[in-house]
Formats: sequence, C-alpha cells, structure tokens
Amino acid sequence: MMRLDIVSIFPEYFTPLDVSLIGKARERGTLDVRLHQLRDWTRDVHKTVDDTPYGGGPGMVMKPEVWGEAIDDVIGDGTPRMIVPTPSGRPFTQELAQELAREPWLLFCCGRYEGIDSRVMTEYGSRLRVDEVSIGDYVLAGGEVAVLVMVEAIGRLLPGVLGNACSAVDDSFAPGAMRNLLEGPVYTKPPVWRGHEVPAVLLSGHHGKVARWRRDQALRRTIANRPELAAGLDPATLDKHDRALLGELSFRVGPEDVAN
Ligand code: 6GU
Repeated sequence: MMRLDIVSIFPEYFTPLDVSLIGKARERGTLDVRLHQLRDWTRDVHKTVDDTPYGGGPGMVMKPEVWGEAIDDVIGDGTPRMIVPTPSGRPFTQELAQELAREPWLLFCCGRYEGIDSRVMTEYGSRLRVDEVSIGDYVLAGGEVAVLVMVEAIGRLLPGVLGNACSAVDDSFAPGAMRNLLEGPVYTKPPVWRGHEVPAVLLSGHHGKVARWRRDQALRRTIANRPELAAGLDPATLDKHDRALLGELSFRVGPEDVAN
C-alpha cells in the first residue's frame, strides 16, 4: 500500500485519479490517495495563498505560512518523500518513477503562479527528502497536471496495478538490448485497412524475422524521433545487422563529444 497526499488550490484537477488503473488501485487498497485544499489552511477572510515577489518581477509567489501549516497537518509525525512540481526541477524520468514507486508515502505540493516561497523547500528539506521535479521543457500554469502525469507513471509500477504483468516489464525492466530504443509501430486486425497492409513479416509466423524487423523499426524510429538517444546507444549492444542499418542511414553512435 502506498499513501499519496496531494495539496493544491485546485483539488478538482485530480478527478481523473478516480478512474482506470489508478481508480481500480484505490478501490483495491493498493493506493491511498488523499486530496487537500490548500486554502483550508489560510486564516484570512479572503483565503489568500499568494503575494507579490520580493525583488520585483511579474506574477505572484505562494506564501510560506499557509504551506507550512498545511504540510505540518498533513504529515503529522510522519516523513513522506516530498515532491514539488516546477519547470525548474530535476527531470521526471522512468528511473525516478521507479524510485518513487518504492516509497511508502509521497506528498505532492502543487504550486501555482510563479511558484512557492523557496523557504518552504528549505524548511522541509531538513526533515524530509524534498525534490523539485519537472516533467519536461515547457511551462504549465501549475503543478496539478504534472502531478497527474507523475502519479500515473508511478501508479502503474506498483505491484498488482497493471493487468498484464508483462506490460511493465517492457519499459521498466527494459531487457538490456531495448533500453534507450523507442518502441516500433504496432498492428492488429484486419490485415488490410483502407488499402494499408500490415507488414508481411508480422504475419509470417517466423519469430526470428519478427524480432529482427522490430529491432530495425525501433532503431529507425529512435534515429528519426530521438537522435540524441540514438547517438547515446552503447556500440557494444549493437550486432552486425544493427551496424549495417545504421551505416545505411549514415548514423554514427558512440560517446558524445566532451565539452571544451
Ligand atoms: Cl512540474 N510544473 C509546471 N508548472 N510546469 C511544468 C512542469 C511542472 N514541468 C514542466 N513544465
């Protein structure tokens, strides 16, 4: 059982957590999600959560006192791992999702506006493990959607959450060779749709040829869509067929150039 607390001024953002995989996990008791309205910890009539930034600049900053009261009440004597979504954070990766999926208790603190007064992270950083985390290089209006992304990525890794036990194996245990490669295209019936045929090799029943074809497709797609990932492929993981394909595409792999 994993406990997950989410503090936000928009707890309504999290209704997706009532459905699908995560909803089922909550019903079964694998996940204990607790949503909290930050404004419940304000003390003024206007339920103020933000103020102007010291030093000037655009936008508003979330006040530390209200966050302090909220976090103190939510954690009690406990020590959850605290995650603060922000575009300035460390990248959220599959590796971080796997690490967080092993924690018994996570606390997500969603900032809006220009962010939360930094002293909140300093204060709790001396009591809890605190990570500021970004889900990618673009700017969202607040941390709520980023937390939905993280909770789904973490939740599907929890024991018993995925229907098909193999589904998580593919990406999380990434059987050596397929690591750093994108998945290739997939097909199902019918064999011809609007004149488009399923690649004949997939209907051949020849497992060796299917595996080879899928690897070719994975390599091609990785080079096309994520050249920086492809460039980082370990040459020791490439067989002679892989090297022939990369040669045809004039693509070089190997250690990146060292800066300076
Ligand atoms: Cl975690 N928060 C916000 N507000 N924007 C983001 C983000 C997080 N990650 C990428 N953009």
